Amino acid sequence: MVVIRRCFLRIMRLRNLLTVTVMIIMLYMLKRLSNTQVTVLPEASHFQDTQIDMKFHNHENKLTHFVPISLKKKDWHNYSQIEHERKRVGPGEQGKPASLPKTDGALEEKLYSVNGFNGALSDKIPLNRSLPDIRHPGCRKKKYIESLPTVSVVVPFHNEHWTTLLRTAFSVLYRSPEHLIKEIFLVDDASTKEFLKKDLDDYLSKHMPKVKVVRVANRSGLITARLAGAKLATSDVLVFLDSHTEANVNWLPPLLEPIALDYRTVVCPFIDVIAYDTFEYRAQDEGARGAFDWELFYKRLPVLPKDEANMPEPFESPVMAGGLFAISTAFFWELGGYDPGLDIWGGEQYELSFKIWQCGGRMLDAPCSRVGHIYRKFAPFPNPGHGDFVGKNYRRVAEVWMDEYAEYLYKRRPAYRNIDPGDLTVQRDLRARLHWKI
Ligand SMILES: [Mn+2]
Repeated sequence: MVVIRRCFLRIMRLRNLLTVTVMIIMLYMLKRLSNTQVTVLPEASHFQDTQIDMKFHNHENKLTHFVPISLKKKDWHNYSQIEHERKRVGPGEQGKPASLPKTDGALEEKLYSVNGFNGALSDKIPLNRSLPDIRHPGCRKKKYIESLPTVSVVVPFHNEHWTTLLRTAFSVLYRSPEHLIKEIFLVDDASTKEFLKKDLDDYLSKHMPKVKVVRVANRSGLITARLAGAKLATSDVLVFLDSHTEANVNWLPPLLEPIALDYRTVVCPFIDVIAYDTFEYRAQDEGARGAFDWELFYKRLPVLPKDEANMPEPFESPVMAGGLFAISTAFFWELGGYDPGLDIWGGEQYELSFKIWQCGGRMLDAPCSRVGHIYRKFAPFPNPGHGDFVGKNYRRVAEVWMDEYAEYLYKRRPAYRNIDPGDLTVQRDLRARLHWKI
């Protein structure tokens, strides 16, 4: 009897043990399942913004992003072109300083005053002028993966000078692997110069069929113009450029590889200086981290020692200068593009930078990608906005993304406290939805 009882008790203990084990396993599986849901949440499938164009959705209603089919590295340099460029001589060739004869003085004066740079000299320099290779010597040996995404280049402009605008598009086509550039959109923000209308359309369709002009009906500023181009883009990656720039040797693969490897990485090229008077091409420095002061003036800080030691590898930068960068099309729309409530220009570089870092992305500067930019001597166009539109933009960015740090801005700019930032509901919802869970 005792034996039977003992046996029964043992079986009961075993059953209890089994029940507890099964319960633990079930609890573990439940937790795994709920964890999976948490990691899925930041994916694009949950974002149903009407502003996201349907062409960026696949059959599962997700934003698609480029995934490389091969990680094999290759040398992307176009050596025959590099050789050809090295032999070129003439005004502005090799990025050397140029000048006009004294007899052209009147024309020079006229085109200086409407552009803020020497437009008459630009007209004497070939569209395909050669540029000096001023990259870090390590860039010459660098290889990038052979499977890279396609690119739509977006170039907003207002009353840009003819040859500087065309040289921007031409240098992109000339110094990029042909199959990677799908289209270039020149977004005309209601220019009034006559040659930027039918003449421009005719010239491009005849000589550069990949380049299209998109026209914004009323003067709306840089942010709206960039969004208008981005909405039409059909490629994996958006590259935004200014309208008086020149892409330098092998500039594209260093911008694209980090995006191909992680689509939430945004990459900026080094921005070189094209002198407004002589069109000389030179470096502004050998790299810096983007930053800002508490009045939101853009600043450049020295590269961190660990990144300096790692040159010419890409390094992290807190904020972008704003005009020149590459971003995955899927990530750009996941982030809602730019806040459409930002007016004309100002603050958009901070808005996008804060969004990138706070929503699971990161930002890199790529030393081996260099693009020259004409820094004007003076701004030749009146601002299209009314009142303190920059202040209003800053207020929007601070209210949505800066939390308690907004106080530092308001302390230095007390007037901002009284500016109405407009409706922030959509932007705040976006932040709540996208905010990266750490
Ligand atoms: Mn510019």
